[in-house]
Amino acid sequence: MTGKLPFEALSVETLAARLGANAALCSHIGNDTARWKVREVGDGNLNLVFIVEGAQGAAVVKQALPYVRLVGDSWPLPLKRSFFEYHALTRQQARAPGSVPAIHHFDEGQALIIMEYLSPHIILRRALIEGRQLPNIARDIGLFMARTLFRGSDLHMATRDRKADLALFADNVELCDITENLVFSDPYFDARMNRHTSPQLDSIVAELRADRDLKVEAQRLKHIFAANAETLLHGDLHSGSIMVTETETRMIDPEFAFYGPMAFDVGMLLANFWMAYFSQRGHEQNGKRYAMRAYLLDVTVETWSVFRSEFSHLWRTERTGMLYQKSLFEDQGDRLGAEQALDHMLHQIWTDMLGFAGVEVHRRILGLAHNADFETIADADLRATCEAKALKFGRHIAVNRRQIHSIDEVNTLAALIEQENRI
Ligand code: SR1
Ligand code: MG
Repeated sequence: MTGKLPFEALSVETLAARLGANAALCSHIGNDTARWKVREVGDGNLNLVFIVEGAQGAAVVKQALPYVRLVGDSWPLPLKRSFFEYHALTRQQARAPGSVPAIHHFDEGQALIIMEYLSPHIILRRALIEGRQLPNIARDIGLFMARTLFRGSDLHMATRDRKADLALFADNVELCDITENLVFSDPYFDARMNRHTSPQLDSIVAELRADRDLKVEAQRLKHIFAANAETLLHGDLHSGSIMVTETETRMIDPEFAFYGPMAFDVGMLLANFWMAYFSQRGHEQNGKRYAMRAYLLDVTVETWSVFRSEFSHLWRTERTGMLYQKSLFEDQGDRLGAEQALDHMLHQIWTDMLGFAGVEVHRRILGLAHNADFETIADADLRATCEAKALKFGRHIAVNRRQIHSIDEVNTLAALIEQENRI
């Protein structure tokens, strides 16, 4: 296939004929296309994903569609998101080696990326719903976030390179637009594609939409998201964008990548751990999930702690960009000045992270794109109970974020809300 052909969506039936001459794919799985087995496994909101198995191995073929898969062709979406995903993956691989799938081939015209097939990995969200405790996720994700967020910023990069990259990713307008609307605005009014567990949550939803402090806070966060082009974000770092085994963790799907605030990825991610926490009560058919709940709160503590400590390490050892230059601090013997600036920066990330986490919780319960943690709870009353608790938690951390000083404080709040009988 060449990039000059008009775009055409692949299918299980056509994939072997269309990619049978692709040297990169053949070198990984073998060139006897008669032996290729193709499965379409995409369960995300946007794209086609195929697993192709050949005589010598397997690979993943991911192709963007010119519309939002979740909604259909009434919502067009540009193919160029595949270009941003490819470029984000190459940067993440350079900044946090081993944290993303290896890329075998990229075809811009066909909006497709051929990449490493991760096996026996499964999606982290699924593992958490099943009640599996994975020992390394907090460390791996904390390191990934610190390394990609620090090394993609003016704390580390040559500012000419960063500005060129910022210009490149600035064109990811349509995917930013999805986040700007779906995360920061739609949950707080009666937007067309919103849905929630009804009628159970109706009165809570009405209260949240009438909550002036919450709406103002959500818009302040949207402003930070849109205006603070601090670093190259993953842009959609939730537990559905992470693949795991007992020992390995890989981040996937950075098609929402753009230059935004460091706290966004951290907040999205932690929100998904807190939602996993609140959803556990809905998954107790085969026994109580006390240990799983404790595990999930421990994961938030460890993720934040690893992120903080790796970010601090990089601050001390790789601060080569134009911000907080060593010439102003360490080179003048003022190590404490650099530590003071670091402390200030971590405090800002912490405060904004809580806000982003709060609105992410809300949008997964009130907006268009829900998550399986809650959606797989079949009993609507039980689901609504879990969701109501998460909504209350999300509101508290978003609105009161400046008054919350530690992750233990957040988790104490989560545990108190989780134990309430009524909302
Ligand atoms: C219309 S896309 C909805 C959501 O799916 C993606 O995974 C992002 O989270 C986006 O907000
Ligand atoms: Mg995705």
